[in-house]
Amino acid sequence: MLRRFKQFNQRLRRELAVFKPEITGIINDRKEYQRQPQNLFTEQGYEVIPDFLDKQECDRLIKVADSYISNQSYVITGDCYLLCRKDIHDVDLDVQQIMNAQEIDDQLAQLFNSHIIEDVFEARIGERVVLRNISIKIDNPDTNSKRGYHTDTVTKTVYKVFIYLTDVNECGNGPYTVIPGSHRHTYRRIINYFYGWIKQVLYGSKHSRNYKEDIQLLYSDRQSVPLLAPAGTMIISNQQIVHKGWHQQDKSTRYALVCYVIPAKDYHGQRFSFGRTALQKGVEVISS
Ligand SMILES: O=C(O)CCC(=O)C(=O)O
Repeated sequence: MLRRFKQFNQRLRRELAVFKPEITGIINDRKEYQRQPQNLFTEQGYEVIPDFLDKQECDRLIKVADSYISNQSYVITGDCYLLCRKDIHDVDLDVQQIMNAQEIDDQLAQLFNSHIIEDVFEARIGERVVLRNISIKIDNPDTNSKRGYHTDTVTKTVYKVFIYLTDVNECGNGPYTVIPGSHRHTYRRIINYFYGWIKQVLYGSKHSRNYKEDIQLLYSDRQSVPLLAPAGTMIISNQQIVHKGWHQQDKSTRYALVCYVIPAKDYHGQRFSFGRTALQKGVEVISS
């Protein structure tokens, strides 16, 4: 009982310390979007670019992914690791992701070093960005544990690229789903932040996601666009847009490349480490 009270007290103090900077950050992000060049991407928060990869390359990458799949997170080699989301939190339990896949595949290494992805963003947002990681994400069918609407960070914009490796023709294939323009909805974002902040203080734990990134109020599937497209399609996305992977993925496994991109001004050489805690907790390490 005393331990739980102490933990609550620690969380309360931590969250009180970040409350004001995070609200200010949400407001400043919105101001920054007003200064960006106005185009489809900056207005909608996402854009669909057809035919980025051909079918043969998509099928090849699926085979690469299959050769490393396991139901436990492990280090594949160097900075490349398989992350099973069930090892880090309580949502997306059937998602596996090979992080830093550019370290195990020459074609992905070429793409990583080519600056092609950075150019796509820089042409639209008018500032320099850094590509941090190319991952291969495998979303197995799941109708129970998909994460609901969220943003990737409370504040500070990050970007992602999704390149479907399998056809995503219907909702049952698990499309990336967005609420267009929602990266600019400051008031709705702040209301959701308050709600998430309270949940974070009451229930936050090392294993829970950050509840302050959840978007549970004022949005619904009626406003959403599930992005249906054939294999090889690239989707670029501002991760402050309200988004999720479609929750009723009941038809097939979806394979996709997911690339993590950050504005150069916010990049200070930090190593890409999402989910690495799963590896440090004694989940078997195959090689390093
Ligand atoms: O893969 C998807 O469709 C959703 C991904 C997502 O929610 C995220 O990357 O934050």
